[in-house]
Amino acid sequence: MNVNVDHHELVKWVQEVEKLTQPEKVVWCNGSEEEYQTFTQQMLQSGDFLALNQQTHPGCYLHRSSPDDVARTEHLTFVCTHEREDAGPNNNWMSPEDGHNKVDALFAGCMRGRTMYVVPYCMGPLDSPFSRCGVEITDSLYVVVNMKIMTRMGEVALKKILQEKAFVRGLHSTGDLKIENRLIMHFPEELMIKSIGSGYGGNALLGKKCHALRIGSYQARSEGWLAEHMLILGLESPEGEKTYIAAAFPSQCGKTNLAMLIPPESYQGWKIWTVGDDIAWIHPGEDGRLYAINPEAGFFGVAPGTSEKTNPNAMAMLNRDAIFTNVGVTEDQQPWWEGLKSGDPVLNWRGESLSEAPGQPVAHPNSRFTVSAKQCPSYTEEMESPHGVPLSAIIFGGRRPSLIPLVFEAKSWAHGVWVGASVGSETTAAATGQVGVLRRDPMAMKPFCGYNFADYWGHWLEFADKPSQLPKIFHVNWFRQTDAGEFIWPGFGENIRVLEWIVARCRGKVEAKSTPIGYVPHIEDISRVGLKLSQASLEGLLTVDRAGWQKELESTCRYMQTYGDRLPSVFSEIQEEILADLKA
Ligand code: GTP
Ligand code: SPV
Ligand code: MN
Repeated sequence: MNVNVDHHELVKWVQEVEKLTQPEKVVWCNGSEEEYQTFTQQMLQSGDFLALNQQTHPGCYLHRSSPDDVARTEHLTFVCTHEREDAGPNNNWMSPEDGHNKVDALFAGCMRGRTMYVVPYCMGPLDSPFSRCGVEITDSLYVVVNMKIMTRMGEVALKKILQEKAFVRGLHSTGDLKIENRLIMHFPEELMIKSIGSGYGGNALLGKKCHALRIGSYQARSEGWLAEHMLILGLESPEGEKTYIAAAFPSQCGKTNLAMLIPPESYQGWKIWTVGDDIAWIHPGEDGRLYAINPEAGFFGVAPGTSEKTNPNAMAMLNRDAIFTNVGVTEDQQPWWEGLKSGDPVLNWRGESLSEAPGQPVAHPNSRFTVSAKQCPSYTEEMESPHGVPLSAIIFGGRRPSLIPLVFEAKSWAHGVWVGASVGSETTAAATGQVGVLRRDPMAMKPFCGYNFADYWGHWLEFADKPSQLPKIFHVNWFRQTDAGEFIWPGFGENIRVLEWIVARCRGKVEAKSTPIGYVPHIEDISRVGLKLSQASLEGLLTVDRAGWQKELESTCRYMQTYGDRLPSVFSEIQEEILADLKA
């Protein structure tokens, strides 16, 4: 590379890592198209990539992970702060000293015979004052090519790093891929990440969850902004009015789908623009509004369930230049997953013929695609806007088969923060462990908040202290089920019916019913035109079950009490008020 970095601390760090890990050679990545092509060719030769059908899917490749390395491993993910309390009950903790010692022992000599890649990257538009850079050192080409799609990577980022001096250091190695030798360590006080033993997305693409959320949230707190697990969308009405919304749902709970929603026929003239599908960095603007940028440049999306019917925008971006991880393939080498609704698979995600593995899923339930955001038909140039887009609404949500209504609105910012903090959701295949178990996942950040949740809620509450035009806060639930286990609400494109109500509330165009848990739509304000859902079913989805909510509140309170003295005092006032209303 032609940049003079000889005496820079980056070079010193790279040399230290080289000494520790002992690679055969070191390659600085420049992020060019040619480099990407060279790396994919190398991966095809090594077997890391399998070519998919280049007629139907030009530039598309399949990567098969090691079978027990297909999801985030939360029990092996640590936040290492000097004070245990700073990491909070929401994180696994080790002291920085223990953390470094444990993980460095695994890194010692781990790159012998391998190439070490130095990957400078920028999270956020290159010219944005809100963007932050990092450097990931890795021995995985799969990581390098994914980082190329997911971030602004290479020379452009290096230039910014040399100007700004500050950057997040991320050291990664696949190690031996054994789960017993896996650790994902964060040192927020040093702006450092060390991850070994996994090649999977959130464990290995360090710009994403490790930097943009865990380290990012820690930095955001001290600098007065928010790093959130949120999609960002722009909803354009037939009159051409644009409203920007950010929404936090836990992993595999519908962010990508909502971010690129295509409205049904009865919503002619409505259009959704995708600004981001997973992470939002949110800053207060001079006008008192909150502005959001998407720090990423691509999508690392869930494959199963993606189809022409559920997410046609995703389908349109996946027929070229995409990486597929752990999906099945058809006889003619096209990617295949459950819910695709076309094609016949012959091999499953492990590469076994289907007869060898009867009754098992073809694609792994957490199989993924990686693709540049620019390939999405609902892509908007606003994704490059250095100042971001102004938010009118923030939505929280989770996967709740019962009780939680389709939508409700918080009564104030503080109540909204409490609603976010009280989110519960059923676990999914995005992380290892049991699927379908209800757990508390405040702001969809349980696995991603880099510091004590109580301090984090306090930080959220502080935004109300400044002169501001804060977004309204809502809660949605697309996942209510019948006793037979079928989803009641049709979801996907039909979710625009709920967004329409949310926008009308933000613009003061519609009344709502006040209930103990918040404002709920009058049934006639959720359009049923063109919808196959009975009035009674919709009523059921909008009803507040007082007895059920009392139990829910008890469970929320028990959870929040585990944060002890650090819990914002306004939370108990809010809880008491809701409880009194529920009992009235
Ligand atoms: P991460 O990338 O893990 O953070 O996930 P995500 O929040 O972006 O979730 P995504 O949009 O990929 O959806 C996850 C799964 O939920 C997919 O299988 C979707 O098909 C399904 N899903 C998304 N939206 C809806 C919905 O409105 N209703 C129903 N029933 N399922 C949905
Ligand atoms: C998630 O699990 O929330 C994801 C995928 O978006 S990962 O990059 O693995 O975190
Ligand atoms: Mn996610």
